[in-house]
Amino acid sequence: MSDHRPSSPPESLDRIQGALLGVALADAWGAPHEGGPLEGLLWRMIGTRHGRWRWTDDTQMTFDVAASLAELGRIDQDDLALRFARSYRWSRGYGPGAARILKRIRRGEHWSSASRKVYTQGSFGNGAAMRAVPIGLFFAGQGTHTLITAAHCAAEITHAHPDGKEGAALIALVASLVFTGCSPSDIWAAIRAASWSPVVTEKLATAEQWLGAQQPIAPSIVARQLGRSITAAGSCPTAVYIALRHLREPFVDLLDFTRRVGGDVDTIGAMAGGLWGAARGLGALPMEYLAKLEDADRLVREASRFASACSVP
Ligand code: AR6
Ligand code: MG
Repeated sequence: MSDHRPSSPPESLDRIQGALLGVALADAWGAPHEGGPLEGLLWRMIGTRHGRWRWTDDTQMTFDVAASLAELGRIDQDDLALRFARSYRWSRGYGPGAARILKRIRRGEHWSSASRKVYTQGSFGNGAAMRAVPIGLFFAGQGTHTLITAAHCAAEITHAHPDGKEGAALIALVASLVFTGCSPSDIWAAIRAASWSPVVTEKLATAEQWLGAQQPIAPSIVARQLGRSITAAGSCPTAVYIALRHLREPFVDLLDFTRRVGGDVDTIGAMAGGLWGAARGLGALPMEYLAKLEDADRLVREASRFASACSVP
């Protein structure tokens, strides 16, 4: 499928690299700020690799999704499940449910049964949303229905719960909209046109109202009203708000705001950072931070490979 499509022109390449590196940078930057004292202590011990900021499961899974799409040109659930399972390392800070599912898949169990054994209804964590940015880039311009179906399929492997899938669809949709340069009013019109759960609908309406009125809402209010947890419903609207609020601001302001919101800082940051990067591109990311990111050169190369499989919307 991807064989017959033109590869990305330079500007799209920059945005695709920006999106994927935006995920990685915000993830690695945010990891030491996440969790309680125990997590903080652990991250002080293992939080750097060869002197560089270590990224976590958010980045690993995002690049797994991108590699699978680049190779196969579509969402292939079996391929994704095997990639996720092969890449799994406890030291990347995977969610407890996701870790158990991936270890089961690695032992040979099919993803469809493994994911339901851990939580009967599937996980409602934000672990499928945090890897959904490449889905938005790949399916941009192919219509909301196709994009949301793809996001749901990719989520289902580890996050079969409707909330887990919904978070992935929201992040993928917004990624496609900012990547294609939609105006804020077009972004909100497209978000409103899709169907979301009552809780997420209400949070998105709050975010739209705050942004429309250009109200400088304090991080503590964002945390209280939109959420800052590891659940999809309690973090994805927050990430969308943070990204859209900072689209014209420097990336470091987005990072600082995310830290002040608190909670699941690396994953909310990864989602917001990926959306920001899809709009602004690799060239707008802070070079001095990229220089400190683990494996940055390899990640840029992998993002280029992914970009050459994406169509130009
Ligand atoms: N029933 C009860 N609790 C649940 C359910 C459910 N159906 N689903 C989720 N939880 P998990 P993730 C709770 O483990 O979404 C990492 O740092 C349960 O407490 O699927 O992949 C990532 O980077 C479960 O442990 O993880 C993210 O920041 C938790 O939600 C974050 O963790 C998370 O679900 C979540 O990653
Ligand atoms: Mg995380």
